[in-house]
Amino acid sequence: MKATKYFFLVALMAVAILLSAGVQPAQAQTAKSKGSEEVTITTSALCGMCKTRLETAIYNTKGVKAVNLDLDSKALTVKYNPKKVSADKLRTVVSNTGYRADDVPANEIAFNKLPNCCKSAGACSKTESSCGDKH
Ligand SMILES: [Cu+2]
Repeated sequence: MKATKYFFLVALMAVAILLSAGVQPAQAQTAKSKGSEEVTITTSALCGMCKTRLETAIYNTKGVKAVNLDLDSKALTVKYNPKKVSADKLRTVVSNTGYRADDVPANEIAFNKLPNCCKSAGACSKTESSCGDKH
Protein backbone atom coordinates (compact mmCIF):
# COMPACT_ATOMS: atom_id res chain seq x y z
CA MET A 1 0.00 0.00 0.00
CA LYS A 2 2.76 2.35 0.98
CA ALA A 3 4.78 1.48 -2.12
CA THR A 4 1.87 2.20 -4.47
CA LYS A 5 1.40 5.62 -2.92
CA TYR A 6 5.11 6.40 -3.33
CA PHE A 7 5.10 5.31 -6.95
CA PHE A 8 2.09 7.52 -7.64
CA LEU A 9 3.88 10.54 -6.18
CA VAL A 10 7.02 9.94 -8.25
CA ALA A 11 4.95 9.58 -11.44
CA LEU A 12 3.10 12.80 -10.65
CA MET A 13 6.37 14.66 -10.10
CA ALA A 14 7.81 13.33 -13.35
CA VAL A 15 4.78 14.58 -15.27
CA ALA A 16 5.04 17.97 -13.58
CA ILE A 17 8.73 18.29 -14.47
CA LEU A 18 8.09 17.27 -18.08
CA LEU A 19 5.29 19.81 -18.41
CA SER A 20 7.22 22.72 -16.94
CA ALA A 21 10.40 21.95 -18.89
CA GLY A 22 8.82 21.28 -22.26
CA VAL A 23 5.79 23.50 -22.65
CA GLN A 24 6.31 26.71 -20.69
CA PRO A 25 9.57 28.15 -22.08
CA ALA A 26 8.46 27.61 -25.68
CA GLN A 27 5.27 29.58 -25.09
CA ALA A 28 7.04 32.42 -23.34
CA GLN A 29 9.54 32.79 -26.18
CA THR A 30 7.02 33.11 -28.99
CA ALA A 31 5.02 35.67 -27.03
CA LYS A 32 8.12 37.76 -26.45
CA SER A 33 9.49 37.90 -30.00
CA LYS A 34 6.06 38.21 -31.59
CA GLY A 35 5.08 41.56 -30.13
CA SER A 36 8.21 43.62 -30.64
CA GLU A 37 9.77 45.64 -33.43
CA GLU A 38 12.99 47.60 -33.63
CA VAL A 39 13.70 51.00 -35.19
CA THR A 40 16.87 53.07 -35.47
CA ILE A 41 16.44 56.85 -35.46
CA THR A 42 19.28 59.26 -36.25
CA THR A 43 19.27 62.08 -33.70
CA SER A 44 21.20 65.28 -33.05
CA ALA A 45 22.40 64.15 -29.60
CA LEU A 46 25.83 65.47 -28.56
CA CYS A 47 26.88 64.38 -25.09
CA GLY A 48 26.20 62.05 -22.19
CA MET A 49 23.47 64.36 -20.92
CA CYS A 50 21.72 64.23 -24.28
CA LYS A 51 21.94 60.44 -24.12
CA THR A 52 20.38 60.28 -20.65
CA ARG A 53 17.73 62.84 -21.57
CA LEU A 54 16.68 61.06 -24.75
CA GLU A 55 16.85 57.55 -23.36
CA THR A 56 14.72 58.58 -20.37
CA ALA A 57 12.11 60.30 -22.56
CA ILE A 58 11.86 57.32 -24.91
CA TYR A 59 11.89 54.75 -22.13
CA ASN A 60 8.98 56.53 -20.41
CA THR A 61 6.93 56.29 -23.61
CA LYS A 62 4.19 53.65 -23.50
CA GLY A 63 5.04 50.51 -25.49
CA VAL A 64 8.82 50.94 -25.37
CA LYS A 65 10.70 47.84 -24.24
CA ALA A 66 14.34 48.85 -24.63
CA VAL A 67 16.32 51.87 -25.75
CA ASN A 68 19.96 52.67 -26.48
CA LEU A 69 21.63 55.76 -27.89
CA ASP A 70 25.04 55.38 -29.47
CA LEU A 71 26.82 58.74 -29.24
CA ASP A 72 29.36 57.95 -31.96
CA SER A 73 26.73 57.37 -34.64
CA LYS A 74 23.98 59.39 -32.85
CA ALA A 75 21.73 56.45 -33.60
CA LEU A 76 18.89 55.79 -31.20
CA THR A 77 17.79 52.17 -31.27
CA VAL A 78 14.38 51.45 -29.82
CA LYS A 79 12.67 48.12 -29.28
CA TYR A 80 8.91 48.64 -29.02
CA ASN A 81 5.48 47.07 -29.17
CA PRO A 82 3.93 48.14 -32.53
CA LYS A 83 0.45 47.74 -31.06
CA LYS A 84 1.13 50.44 -28.48
CA VAL A 85 3.47 52.88 -30.20
CA SER A 86 4.73 53.67 -33.72
CA ALA A 87 8.10 54.74 -35.12
CA ASP A 88 6.56 58.11 -36.04
CA LYS A 89 5.36 58.61 -32.48
CA LEU A 90 8.89 57.81 -31.23
CA ARG A 91 10.32 60.45 -33.61
CA THR A 92 7.83 62.96 -32.19
CA VAL A 93 9.02 62.15 -28.65
CA VAL A 94 12.63 62.75 -29.75
CA SER A 95 11.62 66.07 -31.37
CA ASN A 96 9.65 67.13 -28.28
CA THR A 97 12.75 66.44 -26.18
CA GLY A 98 14.66 68.99 -28.30
CA TYR A 99 16.43 66.82 -30.86
CA ARG A 100 16.19 66.10 -34.55
CA ALA A 101 14.81 62.63 -35.39
CA ASP A 102 15.70 61.53 -38.94
CA ASP A 103 13.90 64.16 -41.08
CA VAL A 104 11.74 65.45 -38.23
CA PRO A 105 13.23 68.74 -36.93
CA ALA A 106 13.62 69.39 -33.20
CA ASN A 107 10.72 71.09 -31.46
CA GLU A 108 11.91 74.69 -31.07
CA ILE A 109 10.55 75.28 -27.57
CA ALA A 110 12.11 72.06 -26.27
CA PHE A 111 15.39 72.82 -28.04
CA ASN A 112 15.60 76.28 -26.42
CA LYS A 113 15.22 74.69 -22.99
CA LEU A 114 18.31 72.52 -23.49
CA PRO A 115 21.53 73.54 -21.71
CA ASN A 116 23.86 75.48 -24.05
CA CYS A 117 26.35 72.64 -24.49
CA CYS A 118 23.62 70.40 -25.85
CA LYS A 119 22.67 72.90 -28.55
CA SER A 120 25.83 73.09 -30.63
CA ALA A 121 28.35 70.50 -31.72
CA GLY A 122 31.78 70.81 -30.13
CA ALA A 123 30.52 72.80 -27.12
CA CYS A 124 31.11 69.87 -24.81
CA SER A 125 32.76 66.49 -24.87
CA LYS A 126 30.52 63.62 -25.81
CA THR A 127 31.86 61.56 -22.94
CA GLU A 128 30.92 64.17 -20.34
CA SER A 129 27.81 63.42 -18.34
CA SER A 130 27.43 67.07 -17.36
CA CYS A 131 28.61 70.30 -19.00
CA GLY A 132 28.39 72.47 -15.86
CA ASP A 133 25.47 74.53 -17.17
CA LYS A 134 22.67 75.19 -14.73
CA HIS A 135 19.48 73.62 -15.92
CU1 LIG B 1 24.19 67.18 -24.39
